[in-house]
Amino acid sequence: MRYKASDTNATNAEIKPHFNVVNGSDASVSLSELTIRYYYTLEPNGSQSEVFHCDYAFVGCGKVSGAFMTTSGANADHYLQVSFSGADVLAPGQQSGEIQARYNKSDYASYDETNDYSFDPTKTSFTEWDRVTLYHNGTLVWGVEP
Ligand SMILES: [Ca+2]
Ligand SMILES: [Ca+2]
Repeated sequence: MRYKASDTNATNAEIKPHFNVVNGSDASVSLSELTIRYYYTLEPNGSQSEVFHCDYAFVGCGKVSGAFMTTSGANADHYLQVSFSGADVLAPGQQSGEIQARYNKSDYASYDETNDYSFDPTKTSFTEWDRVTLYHNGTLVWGVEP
């Protein structure tokens, strides 16, 4: 699981994690069986309703969905869950290509990303990152949960 912080400003109104899934197993995997979690804390200011955008995906943004879930853990009370539809299959060693996610509060109130588990503004190019987790049919296959 590779991650890139496309927006390194930790106190503005947008969070822009980019992802690239690499199939490190020795079996082919359907993209629709995979989900990604990006963990953060949601600040109490402004709207608590959030909006997901896919700015670009190699597989096509029409196959990429984002949902906001609650959780608990160090520096995490929510996560963005990215899931996929369609028939794309990742062969062993194959990458999904870039998935450019972005989200904001519905009223564009600011976030504080300095306390977000998955945020790392030093990763400005795609880098393996174990604080973004990946699941295959719901089973953790990459990363460390908060
Ligand atoms: Ca930001
Ligand atoms: Ca936060």
